[in-house]
Amino acid sequence: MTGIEYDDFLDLEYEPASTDLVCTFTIDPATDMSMEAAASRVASESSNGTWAALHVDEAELTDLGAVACGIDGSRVTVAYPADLFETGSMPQILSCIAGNIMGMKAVDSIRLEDCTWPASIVDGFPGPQFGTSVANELLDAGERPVLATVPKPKVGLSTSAHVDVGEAAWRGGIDLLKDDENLTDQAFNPFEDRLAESLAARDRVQEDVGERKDYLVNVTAETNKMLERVDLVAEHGGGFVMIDVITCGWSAVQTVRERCADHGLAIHAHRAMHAAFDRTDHHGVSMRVIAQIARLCGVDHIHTGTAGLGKLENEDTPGINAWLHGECHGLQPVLPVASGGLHPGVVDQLIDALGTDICIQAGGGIHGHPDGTHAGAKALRQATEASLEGVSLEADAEEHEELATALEKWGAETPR
Ligand code: RUB
Ligand code: MG
Repeated sequence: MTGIEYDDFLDLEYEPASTDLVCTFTIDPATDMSMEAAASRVASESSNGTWAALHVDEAELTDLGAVACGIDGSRVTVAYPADLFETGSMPQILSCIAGNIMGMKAVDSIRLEDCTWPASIVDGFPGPQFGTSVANELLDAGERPVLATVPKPKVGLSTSAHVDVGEAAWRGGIDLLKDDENLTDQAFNPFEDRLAESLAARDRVQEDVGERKDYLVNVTAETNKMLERVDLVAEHGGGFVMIDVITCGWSAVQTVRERCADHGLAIHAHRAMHAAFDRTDHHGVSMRVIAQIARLCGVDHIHTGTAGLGKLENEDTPGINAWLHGECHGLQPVLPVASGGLHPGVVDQLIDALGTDICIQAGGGIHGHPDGTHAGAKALRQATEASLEGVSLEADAEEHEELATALEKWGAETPR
């Protein structure tokens, strides 16, 4: 018999193996606990230990203990053996690394900051089908950012009013029309009518302007309902679906990813509710980790914030985007989406901060243009093209009245 004490989970000499899942946490230990003791409890509780010492027959035990192997101030590194995890199950991984430890009294607070994913875990997931290549495989964005808009008001527009907003935006130079997160299948704007009419409008616009356009229809619902909606998108000739990945859950995202692969549809991931657990810097799960999970599960786009230029709080957008673009055991890169309070007057700063391999999405910053949606879309496209050519927005506005009007209204201010 052996006793498993939580001290057994601390080894500051341990070098993580390349097969380990390595997680970094910010920890504030409970008042009566040392950092070492709290770090051990985190490794213990999230792998094969518990609050009490256990008495287990060694012959019956597979050694799956995680190791708290680094402490640097409040930063704690924990290495998890890959055999702890079920292949291809994101819920199971999160139940370990973001489970009981988030609520246990051994820590006053704990935040999962970052993960280094080994090949053995990544290989169990599909990753994105298209990723950043949507810009030119499914659209005609060339070297510029993909441009998207979400009709406002976000709910309440009838189907035909919604489609009119989309059509005006596409004709003004936007690539993607996106449903807002609160719009799914309500009586004022039913899903299938909106889907059919929006895609018919998309086809008309494409024909007229000679650029590919598409529609990010919000399929978010109970999983079986989502699958029906994904099938409908394919039947109607759409190229993308939008899913609110946190509210519907990772197992549903994994299921939808499989069905989207059957149809060759790309996935735009919205992230409503992320701020419920990533907004504070000392507790929860970081947006960086959420973005990593989304990439493994196979979304093609994900919202990662605006580098502080929009209306919502963000953590490190450039760092998250660099991870989404970087190498991860052969997974396709993900196209990061900047959204929430953007308007033409901040596009140059946004591209300076985040580069061009992004999607820029504006709602109020297009439809709130004094001359309406079509002019607002033109202003966003003008600002984007000027920024790529290295022309200042003010200089470009001398040639383009839509951009001039947007700059008069909003300047380069960051809204709230
Ligand atoms: C944008 C909007 C989106 C945000 C969410 O509207 O409604 O839901 O994208 O933000 P507007 P994030 O452009 O009028 O602010 O991208 O941070 O997830
Ligand atoms: Mg929204």
